[in-house]
Amino acid sequence: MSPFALTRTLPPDATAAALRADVATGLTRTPKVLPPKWFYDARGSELFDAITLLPEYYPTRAEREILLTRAAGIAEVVQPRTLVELGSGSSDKTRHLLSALPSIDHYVPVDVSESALAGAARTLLAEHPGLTVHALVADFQYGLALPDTPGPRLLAFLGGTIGNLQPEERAVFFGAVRSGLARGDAFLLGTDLVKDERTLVAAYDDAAGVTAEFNKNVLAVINRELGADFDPADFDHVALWDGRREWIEMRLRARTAVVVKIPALDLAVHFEAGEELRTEVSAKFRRAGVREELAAAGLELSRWWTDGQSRFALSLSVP
Ligand code: AVJ
Repeated sequence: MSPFALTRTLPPDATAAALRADVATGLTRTPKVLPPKWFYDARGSELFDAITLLPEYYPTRAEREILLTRAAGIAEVVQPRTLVELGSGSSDKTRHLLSALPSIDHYVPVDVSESALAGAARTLLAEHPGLTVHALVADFQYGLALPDTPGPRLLAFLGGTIGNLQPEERAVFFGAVRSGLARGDAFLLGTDLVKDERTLVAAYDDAAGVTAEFNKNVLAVINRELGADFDPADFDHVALWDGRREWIEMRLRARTAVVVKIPALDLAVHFEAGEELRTEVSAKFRRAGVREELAAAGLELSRWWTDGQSRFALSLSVP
């Protein structure tokens, strides 16, 4: 059997159709919104990688610190044969898990980007000759149809990307995770934590302006894919902390009144001067909230680890 297989549960044109639908609904409602998943074309992924290296953007380093120091602790709870990684991207953190958990001989990376999956699989296979990789091109927000690999399974969702989902979406997502797990399996979740507003806002509004460029990249995606004529210079990057809902919001604020044509949708979108388009929600968490949300889905919190500065947490829960 080949050590590499790739399954596409997402029809090739589903992504294009979803973008059209999200732009059509999100830019014709008040207030205007777009889901954050449209940041990540090749340029957006490159900009995100640059963000993870910024002095202000601590989550990636904090999570890596926890993974490096606690990976062995995971083995106290589960000795997985299969590692499933949702939103695996470049599979950067995967190598820490693979080296700390030698019981893993199957790796199932799940991502919407086929190019990211193929590239990551190639490097991991070279480093771990005994590994079987079954990559899945899928959008995990629409359910989890996992390949039939040997258990126990460790399902990992790292990076704090869970914060991109609204509370109701998280409940659905945790439910899908729970139904994909059997006794003996475990769920590893990365969550950014509530902290002082200055630290949070700086992480999403860095001095070098990389996050601003990342935010505006969604306009370039819409221009390219839907023939729109957004001028990124017409918009300012905004990052703000919503203390009630405990999440960061990124927005693009029109500097003047602008009209944007979107030929593929036969649409003209009007922005008033100062009008904002919300491009991302990034929720921050507390231990009690994570425990409750997991419990509501039938998952019991079994380990909770933070970095030395308590900025980020990794949790391990079991069905
Ligand atoms: C990849 C979703 C975890 O919310 O911190 C980084 C994306 N947005 N800077 C986050 C992001 C702005 C990131 N996640």
